[in-house]
Amino acid sequence: MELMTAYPRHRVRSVQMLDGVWDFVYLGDDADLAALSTDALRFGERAAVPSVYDASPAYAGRRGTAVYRTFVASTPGTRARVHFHGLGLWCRVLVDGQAVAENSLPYSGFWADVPPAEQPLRELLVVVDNRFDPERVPLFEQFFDFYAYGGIYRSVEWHEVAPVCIERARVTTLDLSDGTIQVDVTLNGQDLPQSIDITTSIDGGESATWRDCKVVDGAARLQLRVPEPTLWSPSTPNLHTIQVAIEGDDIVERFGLRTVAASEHEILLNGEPVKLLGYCRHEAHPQFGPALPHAQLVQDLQLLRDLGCNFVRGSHYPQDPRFLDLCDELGFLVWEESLGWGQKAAHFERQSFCDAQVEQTTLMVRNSANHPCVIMWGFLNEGESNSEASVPLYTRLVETIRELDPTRLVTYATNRPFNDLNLALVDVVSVNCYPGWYASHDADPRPLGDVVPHIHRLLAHMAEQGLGDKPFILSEIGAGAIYGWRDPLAAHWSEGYQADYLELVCREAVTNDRVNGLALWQFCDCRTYASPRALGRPRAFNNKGTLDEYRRPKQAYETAKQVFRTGRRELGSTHSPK
Ligand code: ADA
Repeated sequence: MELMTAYPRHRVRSVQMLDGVWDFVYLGDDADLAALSTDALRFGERAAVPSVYDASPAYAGRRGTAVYRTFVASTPGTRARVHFHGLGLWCRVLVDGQAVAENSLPYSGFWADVPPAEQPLRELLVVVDNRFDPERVPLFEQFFDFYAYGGIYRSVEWHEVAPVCIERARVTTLDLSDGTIQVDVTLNGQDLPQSIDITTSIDGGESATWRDCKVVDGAARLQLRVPEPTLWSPSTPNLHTIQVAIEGDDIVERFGLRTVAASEHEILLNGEPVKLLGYCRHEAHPQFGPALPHAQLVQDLQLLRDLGCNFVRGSHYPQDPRFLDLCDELGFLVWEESLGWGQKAAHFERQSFCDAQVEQTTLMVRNSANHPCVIMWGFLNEGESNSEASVPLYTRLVETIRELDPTRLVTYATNRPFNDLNLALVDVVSVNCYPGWYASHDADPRPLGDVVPHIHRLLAHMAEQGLGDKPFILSEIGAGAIYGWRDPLAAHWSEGYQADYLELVCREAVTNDRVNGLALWQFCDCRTYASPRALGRPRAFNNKGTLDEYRRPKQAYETAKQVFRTGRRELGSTHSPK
């Protein structure tokens, strides 16, 4: 049985995919969550799962509490685990009236453990709340420049599991040349054994049994060889699978054999320099918010491939695992980051905020570790990284990531490059900047002359600071354009200004050896808040997409495509997606 929409999958374990249509009730904008009773709710409506209620016509823009309900046929006396692939902003999960989990980490994949019961039909309720509350939901606040939706963003699965089951089997490439891998099998359950028998099968081939594997800190470690190893790269995105089984349970993980490293001035993939060319992308659509249909994920990657890109920065939160699966299959390189946007010193001084950051970052690394497409971890987009108060949290996050995963690069996007205090900590220096867009030349309708000199200033500054040997990524740069606005002056907000702007930026990124990566801001327009920045965000959208929110290309689409594609040919890179 392999019904799941994303890896890992299971063949032995019984898994029910709960996506579909559930009962639904909206409780209003002022429910008291502490006193909330779910006993006598009247579910008068239906809602799709996944979906967000505040993008739907009935509850557009509302901030409040909603309850989703479904019933699950379950084997009496068997424990279960509900796998949520991501929701927001906050939820409480109840099974048969008992609260089994709460979660306040928007976009994170997490599990709710369900004790066994005798009844064969179990009621699953998910209370979701999308009100801003920095105490309850420390990671998402209203000042962010993208919309905070309420609902079940991604798939939900019901797993029936043995008392001791497998949480994950994490695969690490040890030797590319002979396909040696390390597999860390993490177990889940009340009483974990001291040792365990494990059976493995790679690519559906012959099984091998490993007797009495020592369980240390809840995990057993194996070292084995992929019988017919093939390298993963953007141009040859070969994938392998491993089924790992213990008594009464199994997991099928998919992985790729590849290495990533940062050497002087370069990002190395499988030992060869690679230039990252692509976009920052929000998981967003006007009708679905972040609950994107699978078809949209595929279409977005078709467009990115057509544009000649090999790189996506998953801005600004842990990614949909279905999207990462597709990136694995198609050969895109991904920067994944935990949720953050412009947090200030006061945030870094709050313990609950820091702990939530670390918790979400930890979950992200654990959840995505087997995706070969993910080559870089990030966090705290545009945090106040020039404040002394930032240093302990930035240090803690870098250390946490390195301890969990020493095989990938660590970075974060700074918009304070000239006085940032944390850049020495990371493998890759990544800078967000908008020269020529947020410009201060009152009289110049087209301050394009600001763009390239600014990039050169950034590079010179990094060299002066002794950071010149680290790879350098332009992690955001761009200009806004309103779809359809063609202006004879080609001034700000016109498709023409954006096209000219992106042409300069793309050329610079392609031709300048010191620029190792470019993630243009942004792939498509996305909804944000009007009130605090009404003049800068016409339509209450961030309009810097090369495509609009319905993925209709603006003029810059052809421009960027032309430069990326020619550039890639000139670079002679084999690192283009398949
Ligand atoms: C920042 C931020 C983006 C977006 C962008 C903009 O760099 O990281 O999320 O808000 O600015 O459009 O100004």
